[in-house]
Amino acid sequence: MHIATLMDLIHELLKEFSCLHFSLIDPENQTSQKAGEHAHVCQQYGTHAIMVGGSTVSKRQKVHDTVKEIKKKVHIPVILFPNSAVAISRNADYVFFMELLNSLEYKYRGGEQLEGALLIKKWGIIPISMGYIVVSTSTKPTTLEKRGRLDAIHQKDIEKAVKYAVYAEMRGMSCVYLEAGSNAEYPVATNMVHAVSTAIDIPVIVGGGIKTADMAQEKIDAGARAIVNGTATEKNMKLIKEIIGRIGHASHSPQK
Ligand code: 1GP
Repeated sequence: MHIATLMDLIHELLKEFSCLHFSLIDPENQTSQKAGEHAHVCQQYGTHAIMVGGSTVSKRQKVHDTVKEIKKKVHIPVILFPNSAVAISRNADYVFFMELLNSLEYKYRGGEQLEGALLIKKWGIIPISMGYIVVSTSTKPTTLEKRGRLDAIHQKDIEKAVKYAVYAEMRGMSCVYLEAGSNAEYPVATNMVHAVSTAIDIPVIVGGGIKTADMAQEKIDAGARAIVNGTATEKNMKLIKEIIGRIGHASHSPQK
């Protein structure tokens, strides 16, 4: 499999593994060198792709440099996870062409995507269209909740989450990301993950606040096809090893 040329990376990976792990690196949180080292370690543990992005990224050069260093250190796909068009780097393989579905701001629903489209085309980065759904799980709002001007989805608002996910599928998006926000107090509730995964046929990615291997396992058992870790990728090597190991094990077990 030549990783930089797949038109539908997530689906191709899911043909090989029943569940995936993505390691998220925020260019604002460390030097490019350090980012490369983290990515390398995560690759050794068995993560399937490196995501690069964060809600406070504001300089393209920083993203370019970070992706460049990561690409020197890993052979797995590097996927941009941009907060705006500024976070698109020519050095990446893929970009989550994402729409924050439950935002009331045009900027996050289409404006930034419009700004980024020509760059993505020009630089030959492969887009992966994604419906991004932010769930409010914590008592203290995450950075993303503060910035996104959200049509709030709380843990109990299962039908609302399902509605947004079905909308994403109907719009032809290739995956849905249920996001609790970086370092959220709690991850997206397992019954919500289950309801959304059951309602749609496209893969569900879950991230934000996944702090133990058991939590990751719970979301996979509920139907998530990919787990994202950011904070642990950058700050807790022991934990990331455990989580990736667990997903690696689950991905080789027979499908439930
Ligand atoms: C944030 O879902 C990601 O966009 C990762 O969250 O930092 O809590 O792992 P964590």
